[in-house]
Amino acid sequence: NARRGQLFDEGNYAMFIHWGLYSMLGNQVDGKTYYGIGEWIMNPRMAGIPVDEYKQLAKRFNPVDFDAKKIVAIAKDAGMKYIVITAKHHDGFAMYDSDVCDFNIADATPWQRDPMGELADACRDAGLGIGFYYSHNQDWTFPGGGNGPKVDDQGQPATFDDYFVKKCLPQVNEITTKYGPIELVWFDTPGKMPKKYVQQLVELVHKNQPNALVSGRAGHGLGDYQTLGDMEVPQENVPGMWESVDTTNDSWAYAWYDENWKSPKEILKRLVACVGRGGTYMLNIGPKGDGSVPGRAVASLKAAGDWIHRYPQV
Ligand code: FUL
Repeated sequence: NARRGQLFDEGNYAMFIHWGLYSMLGNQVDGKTYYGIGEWIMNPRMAGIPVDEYKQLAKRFNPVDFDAKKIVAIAKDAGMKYIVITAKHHDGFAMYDSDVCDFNIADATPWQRDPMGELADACRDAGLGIGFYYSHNQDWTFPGGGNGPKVDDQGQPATFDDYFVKKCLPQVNEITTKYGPIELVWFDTPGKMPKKYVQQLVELVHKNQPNALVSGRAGHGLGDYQTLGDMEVPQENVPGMWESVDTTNDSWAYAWYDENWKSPKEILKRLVACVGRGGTYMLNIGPKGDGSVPGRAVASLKAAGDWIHRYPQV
């Protein structure tokens, strides 16, 4: 499919967004701060929050300051061409209205809205592309998911196949059919996921969204391009079609203490290092639990964007 690669040719600067239930904690649980990437907070490597307890957080998740149009304006001012946002991260919480599993933002929170839908509409209105991150292998709250519970609610053993059939595949079907044309599905951390599962997912995405790209981290080399390591900005040329993913500070998701913001100059250096070598640069922001975007990230993106917008023809 020829159109599929166009996104990277014409739109090689993108906004990545990590936003979910974990953003509400901002790396702090019961007054204790855990240092690391915020979206991993429930993992035993960090706070080790039990599944039932984590699920309860949804009742308090009320991101009243989320404004899709504002986020799209930030991306546009930054000179970015599309947005990829976490529709579901490793915690298994769907950030959209899912009929497949009620552990989702529309059904389990007082807010009851669908920010993926709102963002997809706002992107389209502004001429930006939209893509969804979906953690296909790891699901820490659904029985049978990668690194998740090994038994179901009745105490019966659950396998990866159970998770795949009951949640993963139908949810990937949802995110590729509910929101009109999308540019990309960003799978991540395939781990030891068997090839047959990855194959089914990639086929489904390409069937539902013939023009959409599948990220390099789908697994088994079945993605449409190469995704480099986290925050890896290459110092040498990289062959083929590729992307670098980076973040404005140190964590992907919002972390209250993380003020290690990249300056506009640093952002531009990293962007040019990628784009100049034929790659795509996707730079992340981590909105807070209330949905607002940290001001320092916005300021740096805007200043870098002012430089980019001086050369609109390039
Ligand atoms: C990683 C994930 O485990 C992180 O949480 C983050 O999403 C990053 C972009 O990819 O490998």
